[in-house]
Amino acid sequence: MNILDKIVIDKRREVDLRKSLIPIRQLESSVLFERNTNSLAQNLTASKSGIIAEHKRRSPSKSVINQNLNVQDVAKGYEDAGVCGMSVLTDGKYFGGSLDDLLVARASCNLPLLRKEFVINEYQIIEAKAYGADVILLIAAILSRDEIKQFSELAKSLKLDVLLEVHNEEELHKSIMPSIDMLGVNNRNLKTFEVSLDISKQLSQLIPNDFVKVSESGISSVEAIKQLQPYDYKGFLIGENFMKTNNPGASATT
Ligand code: IGP
Repeated sequence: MNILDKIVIDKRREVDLRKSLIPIRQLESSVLFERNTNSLAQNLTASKSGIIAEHKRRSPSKSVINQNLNVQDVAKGYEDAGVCGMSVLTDGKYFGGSLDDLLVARASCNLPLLRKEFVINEYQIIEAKAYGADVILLIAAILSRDEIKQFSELAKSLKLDVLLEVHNEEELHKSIMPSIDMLGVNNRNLKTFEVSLDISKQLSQLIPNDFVKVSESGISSVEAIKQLQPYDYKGFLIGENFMKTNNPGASATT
């Protein structure tokens, strides 16, 4: 079994438990705030650098990245750096994140926030909204076309934007639909952890122009961004490279 299969099995168990603790009705009633900031896609289109900066304590591929920071400082630092949006990992078991991290980030900055999670159930989308996210991630490698449609349409009905993540041509073809706002190409294979920016270069021409394109993972330099910009990428999702320093915001300054 590969690591992604393991994560999904654990996630199904976790979501069942969460659902039994906080029924969906109760969660829906805490979806209080309508926010009125620019969308992530707008910010990316208007920006020169297009950085989406991630809060990531650890990962299955790198183990510990940084456990010594607090989310509030990281969120403020990223906002001061002028990034386009912030991604917050909420998976606990593999990434050391939590929904509380999302809530703290929401309270600490006005950036568009992406809930970075392995979404396999509608419940997690309502959670994303309740905890202050503006954007959800859907990972094509773990979802059927019908699920992508159902989940992205639910997100749109909650006024959440959708970043759909693909890693190969087949996932891309399966996922193209109008309820997707942004298309992310993950340079990291989530099953093997292999990373190559060539994945972004190869898939870019297959992505229709009406989607904002985001290149994700393994981006560690301005040169990498410069290499990818001619392929029409407007967004660059960066985690480890910022989080491994003791001042991620300073590293993200554009
Ligand atoms: C960030 P990096 O290599 O800069 O730390 O990568 C982000 O792309 C990565 O965390 C990520 C991810 C995911 C994590 C992309 N897609 C899906 C968990 C689940």
